Amino acid sequence: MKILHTSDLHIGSPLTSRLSQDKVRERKGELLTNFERMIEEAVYQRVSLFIIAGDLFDTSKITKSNAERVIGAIARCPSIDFLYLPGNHEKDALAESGVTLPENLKTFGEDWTYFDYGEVCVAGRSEIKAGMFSSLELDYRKTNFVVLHGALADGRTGGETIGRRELEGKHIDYLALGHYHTYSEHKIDETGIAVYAGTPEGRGFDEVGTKGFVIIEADGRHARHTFRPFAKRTLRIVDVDLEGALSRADVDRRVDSSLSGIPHTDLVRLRLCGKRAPELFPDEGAILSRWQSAFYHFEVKDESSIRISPDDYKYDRSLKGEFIRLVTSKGDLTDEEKDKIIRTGLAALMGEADEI
Ligand SMILES: [Mn+2]
Repeated sequence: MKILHTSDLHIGSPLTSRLSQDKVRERKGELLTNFERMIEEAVYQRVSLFIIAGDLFDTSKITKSNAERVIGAIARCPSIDFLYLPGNHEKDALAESGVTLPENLKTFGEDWTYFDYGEVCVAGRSEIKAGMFSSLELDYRKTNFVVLHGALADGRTGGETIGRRELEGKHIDYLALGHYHTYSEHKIDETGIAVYAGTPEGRGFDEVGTKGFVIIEADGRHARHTFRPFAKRTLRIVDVDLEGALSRADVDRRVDSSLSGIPHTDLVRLRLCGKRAPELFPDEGAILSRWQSAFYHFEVKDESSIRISPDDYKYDRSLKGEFIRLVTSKGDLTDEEKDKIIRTGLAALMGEADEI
């Protein structure tokens, strides 16, 4: 039996980012089509069960058109059972949307809800409560899936926390989790594993990296899983260290080699970092205009700071040397303030335009 595990799609998310209005609209649409594409992929892969471990929608207010699209896509695949766990973001929104729910959409209740598929059993509940694992009843002869939405941690179960220790020896073969937005897997005990599928499509630069879903092959004895990258676009933060760079041409070469090979469909934040020479002024505007048409979205953040060794300027009798000695000797300035003052001052001295 093939099972697909996904979570945290956050359909209807407002996507407050630096994208233009057009692109925000387009990305919102892509969150929805990601779900539809995933279902097509499930059909192609002959998946029998499609587990949604919470946060299918972003809020409890779902637009009618989003509810209809989601329900429509599910209803078109009667050969697949969709096992849906309402997450903390959406609660009962789908049930209350007024759209008729198809028979192949099965919802986990607040308390343990079991779906039996012969040698495979899927249990889940939308509410996380202290002591809840004592009432979980799983047959050790079956391959058992448990679906929950919360934070796997070392503490006790309650609130958002799923206590890792409480899962031991419960005959859970695969714990299908939602809540964290990046794929990860964790050992439960000798036979069990807990997996976060992560969000299948990153939304902002707090959701960078490869996103996708998980496919599990389950028979009566084993559950073998594979993570499948699936996002239409990947968000990436690319760091370029300016340490040792001597000129803007140097910086450009580093930027170019860091960005080469990144698909043009992706969203990229270039982060200039490290300690650079005080005389080096990276030109963010020039980098931006050189690269912005190469990606779906491109932005530059200069987080580099100046490496000042006062010794280098000890015998420098020029105005520049005098200026750097003066600023670095100021005990009442933080390093960040010194950095800013030196940057601005040197820019002025060297005839570079810089914003004050
Ligand atoms: Mn979420």
